Amino acid sequence: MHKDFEEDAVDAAARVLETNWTGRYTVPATGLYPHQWSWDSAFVAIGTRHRTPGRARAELVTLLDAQWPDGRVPQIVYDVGRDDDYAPGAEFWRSATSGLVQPPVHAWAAWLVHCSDPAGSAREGFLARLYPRLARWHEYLHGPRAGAVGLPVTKHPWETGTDNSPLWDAALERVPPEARTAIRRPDLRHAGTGERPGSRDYRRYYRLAEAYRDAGCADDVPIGFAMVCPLFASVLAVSELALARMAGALADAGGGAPWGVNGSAGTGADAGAHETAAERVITAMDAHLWNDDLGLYVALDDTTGERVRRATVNGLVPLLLARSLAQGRTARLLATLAGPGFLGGGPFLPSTSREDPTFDPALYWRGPAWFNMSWLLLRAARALGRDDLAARLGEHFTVAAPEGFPEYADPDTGAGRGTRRFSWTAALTLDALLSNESEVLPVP
Ligand code: 9WN
Repeated sequence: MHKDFEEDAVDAAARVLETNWTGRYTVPATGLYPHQWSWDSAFVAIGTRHRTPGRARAELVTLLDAQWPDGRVPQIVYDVGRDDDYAPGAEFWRSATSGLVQPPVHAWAAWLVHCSDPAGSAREGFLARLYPRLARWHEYLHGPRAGAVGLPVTKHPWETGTDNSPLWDAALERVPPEARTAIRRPDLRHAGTGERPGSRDYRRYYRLAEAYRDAGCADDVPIGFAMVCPLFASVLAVSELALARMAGALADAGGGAPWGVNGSAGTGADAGAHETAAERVITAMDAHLWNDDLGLYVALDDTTGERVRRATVNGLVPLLLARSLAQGRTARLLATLAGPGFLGGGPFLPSTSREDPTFDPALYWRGPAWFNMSWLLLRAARALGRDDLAARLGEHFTVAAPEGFPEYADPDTGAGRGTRRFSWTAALTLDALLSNESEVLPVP
């Protein structure tokens, strides 16, 4: 990439993040998404750590301050009073936070933030502050959220982060498209109807959210949707390994800590517990989510026990764990990634395979290229020493600044779609351009 272009893109990305910073956290986009979102904040921190590491730490601390007593980290922390600008809001949940969750990228993000400024992190006691909260977050996922095969279930498409992926179609089809709440769509003021989920999907989204809320967000009450996702499981495994690093760093720094996982002392033993948890996730994923015909991992419907035969980018994310996957899987995943459904079929990485009958290059998670997905696989490619693949995935970030840091892009032309000045696009562009880490979990 040309040096001047890189510098301009870095400055432009930093400006977007400055604009979207509220003083305590970064909104995903000032118009469409005016609150704090869970996995968005993790991606934002991964980018802002390069320029303003103190702000990256504050981003994660603010989010973890909203953690529920049961350990869950909420999907949205509302800027209460702005309910007119995004729905459903605080009034719907009868709470300042949503009762749902999002993929657990946070411990990984916290470790990357720590590694980029270990002195600042130590000064603020960042790891000591976050580690017990992140450990409780994971305990929630391994405990109340564990499904039949031991992997965490998502109870709503919004929890998957890939809301209208075809992976959820069959399960969503069983949910009656009728909600009691009057549905408002402020989102359509900021993105085209052809880019957002339709009203039938929204009625089902509300129906599920109402059922979960009315059950007191209890996880032992079936609400009609319980899906296991390979993206969610993979980032949980990476984040467990990040917790292992944190436990080790804390033990080295202070000779142990007064907290622990499942009550154990916070010494090297904690690191081992997190590594074991990661191994359990990977083994279960290998045993239950692999689809040999498609050459990637798929979702599992926890209610029916059926695997969803759909090729999506979610199923390639386990490449982050390449070295631990079952024999032969990494080579198959790399072949699928290079094949006609994904990078072999066009310049940018689509969210749904070009060969899947539901593929739509404009519609949200059903085809467009999302920058966080390119970033996840870019990190995987770098860790595998596949510089050619990393360069190819990195090309996605060259369209980010010229297109105004869009939420996602057309996978064939790179034209921006969805909202603009989107925080994680800006943040991950910063990381793609400024990070020289070649490991998924670097050492400070
Ligand atoms: C619902 C904020 C979020 C992202 C999700 C993305 C989209 C929300 C929506 O925006 O979801 O959470 O209203 O569509 O799908 O991944 O976290 O950027």
